[in-house]
Amino acid sequence: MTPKLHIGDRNYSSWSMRPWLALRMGGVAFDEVMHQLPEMGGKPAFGAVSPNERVPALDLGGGVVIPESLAICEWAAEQQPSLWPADATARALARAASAIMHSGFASLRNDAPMNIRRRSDASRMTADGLADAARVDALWREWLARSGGPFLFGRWSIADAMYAPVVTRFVTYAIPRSAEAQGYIDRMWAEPHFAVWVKGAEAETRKLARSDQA
Ligand SMILES: N[C@@H](CCC(=O)N[C@@H](CS)C(=O)NCC(=O)O)C(=O)O
Repeated sequence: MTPKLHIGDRNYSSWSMRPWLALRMGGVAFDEVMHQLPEMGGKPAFGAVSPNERVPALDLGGGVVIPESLAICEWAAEQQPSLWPADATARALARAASAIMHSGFASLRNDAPMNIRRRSDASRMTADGLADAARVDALWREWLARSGGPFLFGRWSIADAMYAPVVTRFVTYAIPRSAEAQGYIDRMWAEPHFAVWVKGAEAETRKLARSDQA
């Protein structure tokens, strides 16, 4: 069967955006199933599609469902190894960058939820959230300088998929950034698969009060 990727609303589901981009960039065929993310306190029925009751989840058929964005990206790289850099050192650094994103920057994620359609400012962000954003900016500069760009580790990789939702947060909340970060944001925004996701988010009409009104 064609793998089935369960995702949340494109405008809001940052974790869904990551493996969706990796699968698309890797040219891996998949069908997608959209689910509405819950309002605050709501309990979605994601247990029916994923063992960890979250999206994204990749259904491979035969009772095999892979949850967790980074694990799905790794599965995509098993199909298309060029989703990680060819050089072993760059590959290790790209994996570390992805793990940092997967487990870190909680204040940034909390203060600035992904909301691709929205244009706001950084006034809702705490000092910790802004410090997280400054740290992301510094890491992007370090990785771009080392690889020479145009993406974090040279050609586009899963590390870029992992940071894609942060790219949108810089834009949504007009977060201060360096010229190098701006260049990276512009290149990501121009990438065709990224643009397809953004277009989809812009076409959605459902609003999540916890993200749109705060
Ligand atoms: N660690 C998970 C996080 C997944 C996650 O939190 N997904 C959100 C949507 S972006 C979700 O399913 N939320 C539903 C809920 O919290 O009940 C991953 O990397 O995939």
